[in-house]
Amino acid sequence: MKDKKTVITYGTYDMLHIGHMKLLERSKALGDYLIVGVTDENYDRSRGKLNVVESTKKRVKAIEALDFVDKVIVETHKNQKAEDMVKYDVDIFAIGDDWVGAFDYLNEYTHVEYLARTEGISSTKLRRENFDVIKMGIVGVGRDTQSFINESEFVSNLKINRIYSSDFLTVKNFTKNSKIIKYGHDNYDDFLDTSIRAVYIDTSLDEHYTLIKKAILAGKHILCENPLALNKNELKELLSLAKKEKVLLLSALKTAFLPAFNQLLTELDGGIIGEVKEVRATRTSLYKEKNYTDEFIAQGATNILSSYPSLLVSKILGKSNSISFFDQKDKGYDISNLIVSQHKGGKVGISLVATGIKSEGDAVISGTKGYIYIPAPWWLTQKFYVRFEDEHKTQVFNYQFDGCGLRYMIAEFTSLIQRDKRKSKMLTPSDMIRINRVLLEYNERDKKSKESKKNKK
Ligand code: C2G
Repeated sequence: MKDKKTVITYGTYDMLHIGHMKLLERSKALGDYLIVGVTDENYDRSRGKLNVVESTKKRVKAIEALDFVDKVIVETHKNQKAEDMVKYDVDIFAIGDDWVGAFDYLNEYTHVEYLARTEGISSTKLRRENFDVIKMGIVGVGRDTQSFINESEFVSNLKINRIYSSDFLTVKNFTKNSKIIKYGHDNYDDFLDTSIRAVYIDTSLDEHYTLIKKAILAGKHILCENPLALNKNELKELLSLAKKEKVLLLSALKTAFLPAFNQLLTELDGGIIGEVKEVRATRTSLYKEKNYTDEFIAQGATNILSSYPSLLVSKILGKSNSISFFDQKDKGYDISNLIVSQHKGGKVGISLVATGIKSEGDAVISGTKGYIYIPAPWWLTQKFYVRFEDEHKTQVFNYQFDGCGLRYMIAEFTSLIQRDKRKSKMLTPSDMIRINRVLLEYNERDKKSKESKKNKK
């Protein structure tokens, strides 16, 4: 017979409030020893909780400070509850009655107890009361504008209410058909001169620099499709201007914000495959078959697509010491480019981007003890495999997400503004410089080689 009864309960405990406290106290009263599982950021985001304000560290600290809590653990994945029941020899699993039925399957391991929830208080309510609604405007009407608007509906405290495009008719048609956006502008200065606090820019790449610069000077926070600029000096200028004007400037690289992608980086940091020596990633898209304009395709495969593989390579291998390009051209622009970068200790990054070749869009990260395989499309990371010499040791990490993956990025952007932060840990200014460096360097070399050919003639 055990001399103490172990109770376990789980939660996010964002902005710890009286409802959480009461449930924790009631849980403790069911036994002698209380274990509390605090959900980790990636796990919360993967189960649809996008708007959590406090970091895992902060939430863990708040629970640790409660004297009746005996042990605090972090919950990182869905199957962990069952594993914990066995690991800690748990007698009772307690949870609020908003979850009635959802955890009945745990009766196989322990006794499940649903406890009454406290009415009239919730983290959602506190967040609504504590933070203003951020108004946002969209710059440019493109193919993905509607999905951006749809996905933003999942982010609390954000309201998209305006759109700008230099083309009057496009704006008129868009606002006429949109249920959400009622205000349209074809004058950028007028658009910026409204109560919007943030903009999302998705125009042709050569317009980014001017649009971003004006938005910074108008004091707006900016989320912009990558690349932010098409040469190094312009990029540096924009980043330092954003810093000076205290606005947030973030590249809209949605992969960087996906729960699975962040989990992958955490696992690599923990040494799951030993020391990483090589990263390979492919991203190709036959835009012609998707009826994109010739003008769009003429921006070149490197400019359109390289940011994604560069993100993976630079997040894992860091700064590159040298970059080589093996491009193939058609009508003067690159339809494919094999980009090989060398990093500290001779580590190698290999990216293939193409708009004129179709290939498998997967990624492989190779280490001294094993490798990680991310199936196509790796940039919409939902699942990855960790494989070793001994194939029985294979592990699968699964983080299915709803929608097209944009909501995680929009939630991070909104949350940074709300918390008065000007940098995202998921995509820092140094990350953005490294990622952009690849395509900016390619553009520079391409320009030089075109000029020298011209001179020879
Ligand atoms: N709770 C409560 N009364 C409230 C709000 C929350 O009793 N007014 C309870 C919830 O029922 C839950 C705990 O406090 O048992 C933590 O709530 P959340 O932080 O919202 O976490 P939740 O998403 O419910 O975590 O693995 C995570 C758990 O499965 C659920």
